[in-house]
Amino acid sequence: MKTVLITGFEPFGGEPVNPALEAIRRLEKSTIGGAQIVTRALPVVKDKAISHLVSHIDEIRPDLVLAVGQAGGRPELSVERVAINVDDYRIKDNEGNQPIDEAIVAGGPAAYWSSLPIKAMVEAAKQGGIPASVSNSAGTFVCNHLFYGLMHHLAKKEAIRGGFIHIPYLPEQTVRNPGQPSMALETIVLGLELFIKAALKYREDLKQSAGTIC
Ligand code: PCA
Repeated sequence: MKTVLITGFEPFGGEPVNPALEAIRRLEKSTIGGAQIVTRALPVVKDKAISHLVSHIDEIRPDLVLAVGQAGGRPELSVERVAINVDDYRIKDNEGNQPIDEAIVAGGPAAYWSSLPIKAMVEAAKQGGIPASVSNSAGTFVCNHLFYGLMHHLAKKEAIRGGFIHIPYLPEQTVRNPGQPSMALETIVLGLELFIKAALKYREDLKQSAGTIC
């Protein structure tokens, strides 16, 4: 049986919840697409997020790793295409770090691609009635940091595929963030299940445009 490690970040930026953590809690110990799901929470802290994830990968030895984070302001689930080698934090992380224009891995490549079938995943969510899109930027905060660290680690382990998913606020978070889009937890969880099934099913991605013009 295959194993999927799915991680979610702890709350940050003054929010009492992180939808990523709430969503992965609903998936713990389930079986999706014939694979065993294992979940882990990660700290929103530079370097620690990566080192915790790497030790979870070494312990669990998954076939697939999906890291999930909150993207407040985005209206749909987004499957990230690329991680870039820079930390440029607009706010402090949960331990007060605020690097500006620092490399995540000194001397590392400028970027790593997700090794997930990102378009097949987006298509599967949309077919299931869940709004989803490919995103070309995971930002420059701890989510991009973790995504880069994950792909840097997996670059030496070709058998394990991985990538990053951003999800919107939960409806209750818009009380503190008025006017921002949100998505019900049940919808997010269903979308993640469809993503996992598609990621297990497709080794080659679909050849269809999900590009943007500026
Ligand atoms: N979102 C932040 C970090 C943790 C999270 O859930 C981000 O997008 O960088």
